[in-house]
Amino acid sequence: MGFGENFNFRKLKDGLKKTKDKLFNSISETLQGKAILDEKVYEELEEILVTSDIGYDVSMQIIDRTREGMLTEKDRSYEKVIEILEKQLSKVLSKYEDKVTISDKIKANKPYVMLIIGVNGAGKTTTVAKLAHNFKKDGLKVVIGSADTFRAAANEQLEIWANRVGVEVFQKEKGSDPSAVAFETLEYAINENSDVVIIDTAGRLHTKSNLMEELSKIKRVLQKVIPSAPHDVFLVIDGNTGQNGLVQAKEFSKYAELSGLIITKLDGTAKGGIIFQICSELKIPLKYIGVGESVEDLQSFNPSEFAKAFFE
Ligand SMILES: Nc1nc2c(ncn2[C@@H]2O[C@H](COP(=O)(O)OP(=O)(O)O)[C@@H](O)[C@H]2O)c(=O)[nH]1
Ligand SMILES: [Mg+2]
Repeated sequence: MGFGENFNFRKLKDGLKKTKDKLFNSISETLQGKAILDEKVYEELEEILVTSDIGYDVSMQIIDRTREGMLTEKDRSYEKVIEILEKQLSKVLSKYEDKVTISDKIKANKPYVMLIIGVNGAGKTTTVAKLAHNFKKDGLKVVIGSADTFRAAANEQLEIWANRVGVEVFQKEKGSDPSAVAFETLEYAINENSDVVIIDTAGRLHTKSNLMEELSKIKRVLQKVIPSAPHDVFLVIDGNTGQNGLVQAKEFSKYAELSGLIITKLDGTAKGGIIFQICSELKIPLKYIGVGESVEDLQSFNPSEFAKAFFE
């Protein structure tokens, strides 16, 4: 595995249990009782996908292709339908896979700089800690910049996480200019010969133009220190929010040049199907998913393994 990658199939399966129970159990119930695969079965399957937050268009597409795939199959078994369905689901998820990995960028840039943004409570700070953990595990020197200067508790929360993970955190007093924190974090990281810088930011709504302007300023200031920075800008989305998460991603991408998405809290929701819509509708690759609260629980997103986790 490359730098910063983390994957554990059993944990993925456990983490997706709620969505899986909803989706897969309904699918097997529908298929198992049927002697013949007629149009009615496909309609039922389509309805299951739609009601699992996969969305109408994507569900139609998946079922159409599954139906087509079955036309040329001699094997009319339940297992075969599942196999083709899984393949189609995985295809939707890999539509916008990244060619340049985080690992490639780390090899090309020292320090490699990552900016983490999103609405309040999406899971940004927790995700920053988990990312730091993944990088540290690979022997990289990590510095976290605490650019959420808005809340008093933000520094404290990040410090607790950083101590737990065993990485350094650069911070200034509450109320400081977030851009100043970003700037000084980079200078600090260069002096310390760090490999990776992760900048945490305050939660913001895309409707607040001053906050969105602040993001651009952070970016400009980072570029004063390292012209190619930030090397990645990741939007964190709470998987529980379903359709709203999709709307958030669309809105944020209007203001910020997003290079990737991170979807958190999939372990706590049956709405994980939203991932299929997000991957299908946005031209932004999904990089990581959060499947639990511990530092180990941020996984690299792998389309085929993700689809497989639903059917095993
Ligand atoms: N179960 C679960 N909880 C998560 C996950 N990611 C974040 N959280 C929780 O979400 C809450 C908000 O997280 P936080 O990082 O403070 O969000 P922020 O406001 O975006 O920085 C915290 O209670 C986290 O423990 C996840 O993948 N799974
Ligand atoms: Mg936070």
